[in-house]
Amino acid sequence: MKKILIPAIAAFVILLSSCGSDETTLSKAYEGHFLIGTALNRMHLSGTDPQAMPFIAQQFNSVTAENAMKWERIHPEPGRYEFGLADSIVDFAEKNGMQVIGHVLVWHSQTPQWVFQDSLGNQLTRDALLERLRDHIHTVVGHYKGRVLGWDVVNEAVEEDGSLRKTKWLEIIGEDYMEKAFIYAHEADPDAELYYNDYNNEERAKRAGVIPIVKNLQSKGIRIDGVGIQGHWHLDSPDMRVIDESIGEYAALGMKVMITELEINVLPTPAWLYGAEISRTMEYRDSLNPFVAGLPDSVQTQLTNRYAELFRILLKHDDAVTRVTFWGLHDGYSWKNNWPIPGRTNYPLLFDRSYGLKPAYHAVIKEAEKIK
Ligand code: 9MR
Repeated sequence: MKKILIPAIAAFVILLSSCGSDETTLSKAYEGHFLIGTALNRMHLSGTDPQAMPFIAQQFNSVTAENAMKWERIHPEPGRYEFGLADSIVDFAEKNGMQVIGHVLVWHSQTPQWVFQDSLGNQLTRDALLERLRDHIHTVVGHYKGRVLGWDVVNEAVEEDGSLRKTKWLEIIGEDYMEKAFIYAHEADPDAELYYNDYNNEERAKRAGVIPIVKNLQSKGIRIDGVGIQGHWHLDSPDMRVIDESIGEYAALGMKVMITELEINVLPTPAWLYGAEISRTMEYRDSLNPFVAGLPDSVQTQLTNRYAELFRILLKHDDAVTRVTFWGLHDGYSWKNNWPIPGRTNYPLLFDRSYGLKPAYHAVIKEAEKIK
């Protein structure tokens, strides 16, 4: 009894101290507008940071597996599926009344090479790869049938100029690989929502490549529910008017719109590294890591204002926007500490490294309260 009670009391005390006297939370403040999510990873689930899970359950009402459902993790070898970590995420979400987002079924990245090859290392034929894709989607989506609100079916299939990304999927199967993926996902869980997800797809040129994908699926009667705009953003980019316009344009197609991987980078970063093209990186230099000792007030204010402005726009579109997911729990967990330049100290989220509520957090809450 004592064994259970002591950790339970400790977690409760930690929870109380972490949220101070503020009673509201992100998910409560945005109830009736859209879901608020975070990315969950192995570190949170491992228990080494005992604050993580209770804090997530308190602040958020949806979770996305940051890596656990990606092909290389969930299906690392032919015929071998590893559901353990992803199962714990789904169990945790259900116990806490949270929605689960499945991320991701078809992507060029984090997909092992064997997926595209036969046992002798020769490139698969179109039919063989389609069969493999169908098996993967049926197995993974089928495993979570009825437990996942929606799937990122295809991720990052469009280049900056709007053309289709030259992936193995495109090369071997051809343009209809996306149609097939959406069809297979729908077969495996007819009630799940299905999304196309990308970064920089708020920008006009890339949007011009995503819109035909949506229209093509619609014209063929293939289910697609929404477009995810990842939202790997910066203090100076994108222009808020572009975000505003893109949400309107996707919504006009009947799409639900989600900001699926939101953070705002505050560190000096060359514009050619904006977005999330993870094959591009740059070497570390101290001059590119100026805030190791803390975020200066002036930058904190810029971050706060930008988050406030963004949520004003999202609230304006709350008939179309169904979810906003932050890509990381607090600043210490963000992938932006290590990409595109490794080993930096970034401050892109609403909670600091000690779970403190940043001014941007209060500003985001305030935007929702203004229209109550
Ligand atoms: O945050 C994820 C990071 O832990 C992984 O190392 C990385 C590897 O590809 O993927 C990150 O998440 C990506 C997401 O799945 C898709 N959009 C871009 C995200 C940042 O790279």
